[in-house]
Amino acid sequence: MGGGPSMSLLCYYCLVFVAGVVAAAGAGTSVPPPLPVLPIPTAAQLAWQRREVIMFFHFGMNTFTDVERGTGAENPALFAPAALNATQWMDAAAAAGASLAILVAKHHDGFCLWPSAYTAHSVRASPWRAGNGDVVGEFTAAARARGVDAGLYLSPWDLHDRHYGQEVAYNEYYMAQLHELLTRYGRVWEIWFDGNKGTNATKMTYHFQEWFDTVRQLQGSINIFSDAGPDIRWVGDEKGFAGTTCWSAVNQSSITIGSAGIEKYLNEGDPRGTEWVPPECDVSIRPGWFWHRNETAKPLSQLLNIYYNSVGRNCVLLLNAPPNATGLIDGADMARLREFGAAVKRIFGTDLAEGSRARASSERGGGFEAGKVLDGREETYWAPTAEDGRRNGYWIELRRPAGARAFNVVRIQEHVALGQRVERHEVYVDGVAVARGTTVGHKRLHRLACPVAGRTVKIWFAARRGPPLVSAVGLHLDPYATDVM
Ligand code: FUL
Repeated sequence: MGGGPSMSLLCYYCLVFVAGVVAAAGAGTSVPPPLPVLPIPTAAQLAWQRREVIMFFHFGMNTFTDVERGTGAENPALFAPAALNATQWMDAAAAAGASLAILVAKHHDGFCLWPSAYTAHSVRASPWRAGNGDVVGEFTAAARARGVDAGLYLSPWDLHDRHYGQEVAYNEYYMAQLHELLTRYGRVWEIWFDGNKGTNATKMTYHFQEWFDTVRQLQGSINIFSDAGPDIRWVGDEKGFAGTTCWSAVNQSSITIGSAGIEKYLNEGDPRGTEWVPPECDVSIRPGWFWHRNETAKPLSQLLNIYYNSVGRNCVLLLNAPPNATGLIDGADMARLREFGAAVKRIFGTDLAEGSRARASSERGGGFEAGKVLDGREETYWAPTAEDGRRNGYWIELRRPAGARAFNVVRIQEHVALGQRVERHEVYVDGVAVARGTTVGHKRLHRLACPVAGRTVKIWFAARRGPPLVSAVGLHLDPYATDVM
């Protein structure tokens, strides 16, 4: 038949066309993200981690008696701030770059900064605002107005309340106060359960689990802090330093809240930890937590050192600035916080890796290319293939444009939403080792001995828990470095 050959040709073209469509459809599907390596953070923990800096305000009876730890026998008449202005406190938080501020609502001396219905030892018995004041109310209102999120600290150890030492009565008292704090003031983003009490303190069993469950019932997406979490753990010191190795995970069953000897475990975390409980570094800008006339703020160089050793080691920095007896942050402290916030912006506001070309030991596929470490987005990341790196580790290399400026800080960030993986890493500039470390986590910052202007920056990773997922590699110039090194 005369039409034979042309028919078969047509069929052939049809087949090619169909195959092409199928192939095109295949090319249009996405490579799925790799499986998480457990444990992983909750959405609230992840959002908390990305805050990086949180403000802490210690203010209360101690501010007026000029001590760090009261006795519980103080006269409420002493509480008399002449010009308390919580809006100015929020200026301080914003200046330091904090998006969350935590107020000590009751410290160990038991004096309550809100008019609690369950005790007479509160602002209600003070001359401030003629006994009608509510510091927690003013604090949370000012935070809301300023777009800063609010958190609260309620000391379990209470030197004033007569029920302290009676297990049921005191736990009921404490729980009633938690109810007040978590139902009267709108959303609360973090609550602090301080495990500290004096060595000679009355014996007292706290019903932590009841407290935690109640907190969750009242504020569904709050983060609960204590030595052992459940959401955020103490870092184990009050210097503001995390361990150079710092895992976000721990085994909660290995931690007894308030007990001695847990500091190193808290400082470093546990690569075999089964719960995600990242650490928070609490430290004051002054020697004390409370304001004292004769104390002054730490110099900028020290604050930056704290930043590198907390935020730069997979932690959140909880920086305390104490309002004074007038009810304001001292002018000099405010200036120091401004300096600190501006310095962090100045160092990290410019990324000298910009314009680099990235390549890596392998790429998982479309959407997980090496270049994702340069796009400035937390949600995207470089992922190597599952087979890569088992023997010799993984690497990523940035080739910087000609004439790129010198840097002295290297920033590496893991996409911890899918678990923390990196256990060792090394940084090379033009083939020369300039930094090495163990864990990375949300953010690892390396300060180099001096600025370098190399063309290639290569980072090698070892990660047995699963291939490293790297969301960012940044290069920065810290002009303050000579002050600290
Ligand atoms: C400690 C307390 O004893 C200090 O006074 C301060 O509140 C600090 C944040 O926690 O355990």
